[in-house]
Amino acid sequence: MATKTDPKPAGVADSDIKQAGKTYEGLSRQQLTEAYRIMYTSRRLDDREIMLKRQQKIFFQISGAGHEAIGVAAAFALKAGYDWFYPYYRDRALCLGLGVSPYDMLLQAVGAADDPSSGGRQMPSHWSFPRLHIVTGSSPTGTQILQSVGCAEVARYLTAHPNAAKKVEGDYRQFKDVEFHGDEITYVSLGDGTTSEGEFWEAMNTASNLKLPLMFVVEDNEYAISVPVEVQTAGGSISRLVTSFPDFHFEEVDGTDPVASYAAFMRSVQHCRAGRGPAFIHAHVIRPYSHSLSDDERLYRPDVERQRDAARDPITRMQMFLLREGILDETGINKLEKQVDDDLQAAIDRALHSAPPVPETVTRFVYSPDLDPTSSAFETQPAPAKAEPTPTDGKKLAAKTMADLINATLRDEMKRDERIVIFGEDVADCSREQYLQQKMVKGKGGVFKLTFGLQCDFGSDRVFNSPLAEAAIVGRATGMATRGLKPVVEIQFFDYIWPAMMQLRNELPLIRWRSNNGFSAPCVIRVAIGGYLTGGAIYHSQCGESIFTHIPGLRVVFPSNALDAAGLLRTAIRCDDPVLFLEHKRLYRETFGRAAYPGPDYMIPFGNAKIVQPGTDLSVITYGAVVPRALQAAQKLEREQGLKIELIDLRSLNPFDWEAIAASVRKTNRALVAYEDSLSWGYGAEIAARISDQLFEHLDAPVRRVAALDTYVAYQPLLENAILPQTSDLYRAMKDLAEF
Ligand SMILES: Cc1ncc(C[n+]2csc(CCOP(=O)(O)OP(=O)(O)O)c2C)c(N)n1
Ligand SMILES: [Mg+2]
Repeated sequence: MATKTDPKPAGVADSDIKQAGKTYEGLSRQQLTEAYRIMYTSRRLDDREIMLKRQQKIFFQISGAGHEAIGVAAAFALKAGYDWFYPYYRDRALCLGLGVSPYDMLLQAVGAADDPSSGGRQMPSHWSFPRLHIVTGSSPTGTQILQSVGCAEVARYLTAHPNAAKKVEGDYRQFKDVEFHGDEITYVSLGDGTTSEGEFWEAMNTASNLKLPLMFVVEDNEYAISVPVEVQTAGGSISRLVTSFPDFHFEEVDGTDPVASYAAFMRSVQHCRAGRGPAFIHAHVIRPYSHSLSDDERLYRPDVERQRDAARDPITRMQMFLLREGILDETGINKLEKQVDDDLQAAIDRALHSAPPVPETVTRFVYSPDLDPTSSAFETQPAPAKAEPTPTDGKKLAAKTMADLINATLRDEMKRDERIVIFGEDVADCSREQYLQQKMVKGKGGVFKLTFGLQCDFGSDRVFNSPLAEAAIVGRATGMATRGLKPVVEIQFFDYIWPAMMQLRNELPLIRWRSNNGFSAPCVIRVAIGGYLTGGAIYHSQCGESIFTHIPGLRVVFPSNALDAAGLLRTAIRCDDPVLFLEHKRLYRETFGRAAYPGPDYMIPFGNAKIVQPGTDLSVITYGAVVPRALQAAQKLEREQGLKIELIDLRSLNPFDWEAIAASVRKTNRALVAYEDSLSWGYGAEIAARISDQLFEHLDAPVRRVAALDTYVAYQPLLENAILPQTSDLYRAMKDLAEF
């Protein structure tokens, strides 16, 4: 980007730049010429892309037209590769100003293998440039805002925990560089329409509350496609609505004026760098080219309105400004524009000859290429601490619940890895720390107490309560993980994971793939899941794991017992992929599956099923809270009929252990898939389809499923029993199938 000492722009002779000493809000005349060069390049690149799209040489176009001045002002005020950027699709001028070349942008447009943003995976104007700290963005409007909050939190955390930034061998840290300075700012931009998203308000709330060095830039072109601002925003002005958020620095500016915009940015930068809180820049811009090439704004905007906008066009305004101030004369402007046009033509010719990506590469970077959580690197033996004496045998290891072992695992991992932070609803012991310090309270540590004591042990900046906002929990975690921390966050009940669905479906698991391995966001989302609670009812009993196993890029694990929970959680934390860690509430404190703590290094690889009991007559494939129920049914069948049922606990659902299933079905020739979620379209459908596809010749019976009814879990226990799969249902299905 341009600085005060920038050389003169290409194509501009010294004689073209007059009165070199004078400045405008601190911008030199040379910088203003450079600003115009960037703005003009941005507009011409849009024009050229539009032509290329009409010639069907590129496949999509969305322009930054009308937003050039605010973009260039931001680029001049902030530092590429030092500050962090979450721009949206209209920020072409910002990206050019930060150092992205037009050629790189054209590689996006043609979908080239060498497209540095995504290798042809994302649409153009979905910026991603790791070297410049421009973080991969997506198409859903507003998802970037919560991630930018997480990103802004990292500098503060690392200032307090500088050792956390160190590179460590042997886990995800080996592959995750962490950079920080302490006073870096995070920039996030969005359109006026996007301020209607809840995620925007969640982000404003937390940025204000934590006084984060985060700069919100609302580029208000008064339209979201065809919907005008007064429909989006109560009263028609976002500035009016946000001004009561504490600790913000607010600016409302004509975003078509680069000098005024730069001044607004510089005041905001000062506020943010000094750690006084976030900034909010409301920039009034125009949108001269319709929303995109698929939109014709003449259908909803009359000429008179469009002409009014045209009179404010930042490109012509800037031209006039340069002429008026005598910074460039007409010859100088023509020379500069011709140089830009020539350079663009050369870049277009090159880009059109670039090689497309190879189809065989499409599955690369769905997961980490560096660390495979199914590998033997994640296989260790339990090493329990010393046994405790008992009255009978003298020595016995205390059997702990799943809740105990998850808590112990989190504690040991936090000790080992200072990059781990834990947050979520109620996970802290007590937000009002003084109550803990004065020993007035014991602390809560989660509604299920899984994080109990961790705030006391590791401090309130490593374990803290979040607002009641699930999208914010996952979005912030994604931003933090992108910059190298390891958030291990909690969603209190699976039933309330849905506000985070946009982040979980369109963001977290895609960061690596869509940026062609430019960025990654390995973190752990712990979720209390499941029913069999007697009174849990509709909204405290849900499963739904198959919705998440359907998402490429997300690892999903679901332990059925304490030892597995400890081993799998540790793998989840140390691995290099995002993991959804499902903890069955009914199993938290069950007698079934208690175990001694297996020590601080115990890990179980993903995709590694456990044979709970071997058998020859039927394979039962299951996981979670159905495991103890299926075991009971199988034991009863053995007692009564001598049937030997092979019971497979998958433990991890994505990846899953196909080898174990195949080996078992080849032996027993019969398969039953059992799961707690409702039957249709569930996890069992995939397993059953695979078995019939790949093991057809080994089957002596149809593949069956036992699952919940296709309804909701009711409150009245009689109804709950009828709805969820019971031991008796499993018993009947096993018997039928074994006798088929
Ligand atoms: C969550 C979501 N909903 C809808 C869309 C479709 N869409 C794309 S851009 C857009 C309008 C955005 O308007 P605004 O935030 O004002 O930004 P502008 O394009 O005007 O700069 C819509 C509705 C989307 N991409 N994401
Ligand atoms: Mg808009």
